[in-house]
Amino acid sequence: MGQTPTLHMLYTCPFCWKVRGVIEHLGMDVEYISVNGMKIKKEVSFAGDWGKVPVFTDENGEHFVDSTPLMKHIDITYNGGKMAAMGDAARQQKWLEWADANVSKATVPILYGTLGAALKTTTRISKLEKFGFFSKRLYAWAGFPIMWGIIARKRVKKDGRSPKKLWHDLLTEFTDEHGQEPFFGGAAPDLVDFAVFGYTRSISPFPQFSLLQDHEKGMAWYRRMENSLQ
Ligand SMILES: N[C@@H](CCC(=O)N[C@@H](CS)C(=O)NCC(=O)O)C(=O)O
Repeated sequence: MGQTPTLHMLYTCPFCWKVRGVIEHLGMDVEYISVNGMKIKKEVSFAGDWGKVPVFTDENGEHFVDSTPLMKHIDITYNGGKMAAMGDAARQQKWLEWADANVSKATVPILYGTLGAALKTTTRISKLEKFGFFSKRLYAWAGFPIMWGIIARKRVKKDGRSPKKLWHDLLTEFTDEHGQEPFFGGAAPDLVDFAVFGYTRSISPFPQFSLLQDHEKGMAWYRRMENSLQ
């Protein structure tokens, strides 16, 4: 049997939520370990020089990194590869890449796109994540909102759409691809569903999530995803 598998994560990391959704869907027994967001490299140095979360450690103590390959690994190892085998493999791969290229980039603008949003987000993060006493205050009040605000505003300007419109367009593009089915994967969710769900779910602890909630088709799918978790 070996040890209980672990997932080193940050509560607010969208990539971690992709993997976590698959784990919860399969009802796996995994221990979640929150790292200190100011010391990620150090806290996951046991896994080599990758230096990022999520890191999955299996029952044999072997480490796996990078959220999309990690979701695939979990599906193959603990689910007989059922999700990878759903539908057309080329379509699945294309949309996994679509999610990682587009939906991943929509999280920063909505969380940090205005100074007010950036401050709300960083204050909330400082409450959610594990920090040292000083780094918590530093994180919430020093450079971070400003730094992220600058990055986010640049992205918003380049895209030309408001962060809300960007999310609505992505959710429309994604749910249109479902056709008459409840999920991208068909009758049941597949890895693409969990990739998009992870990015979307990472916004859910923040007040800005309300901006997504009037996307009717997107939210109906999101609730179905929540209901597919164990
Ligand atoms: N491509 C990676 C990205 C992971 C990633 O960027 N994680 C962030 C947290 S959201 C991180 O650990 N950053 C630490 C760093 O880059 O130093 C994945 O999909 O897992």
